[in-house]
Amino acid sequence: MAVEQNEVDHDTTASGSGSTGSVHTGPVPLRKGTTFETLAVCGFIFGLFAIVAAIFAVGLAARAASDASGGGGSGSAGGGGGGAAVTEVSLGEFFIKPPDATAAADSVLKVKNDGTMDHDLAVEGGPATEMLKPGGEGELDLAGVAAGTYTWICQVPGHADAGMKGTITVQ
Ligand SMILES: [Cu+2]
Repeated sequence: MAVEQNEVDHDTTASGSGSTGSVHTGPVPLRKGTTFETLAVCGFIFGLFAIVAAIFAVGLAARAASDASGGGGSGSAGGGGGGAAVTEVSLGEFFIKPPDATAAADSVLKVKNDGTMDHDLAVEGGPATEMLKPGGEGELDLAGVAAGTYTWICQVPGHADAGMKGTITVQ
């Protein structure tokens, strides 16, 4: 009697809890688990893609910037610029303005030091102004300079590397 009752009770409770457990508690956590895992994996992959895309975008931007500056330099060197010829140049910390200028052959450029320290302007292998005090003016005489594109710099040590460097195209 007692054994039979125990068996019956055990069977009913076991089958009852087993069925409810397998139907309700079993699949639901599994589905939730897979859903969360899938979302997490998808999110992780999307995150990786976003990071990779961002890195590519930065790289492309950097390349575009370097290409633009490089192309501009080679373009002015090969084609001879094309901008209006300048007659005045401004110097300062630490710039030549305009940095890449075009000037008429045999012209004389007025060079002004708009900075707060001494500067000069020298065509590489060519003429140069005298050393100009702050607020001072000088002349860059291009007489005899053959047509072409030359580097020009401020000859004060360190100034060219600081930004006082460009190109002058004589045409
Ligand atoms: Cu200088």
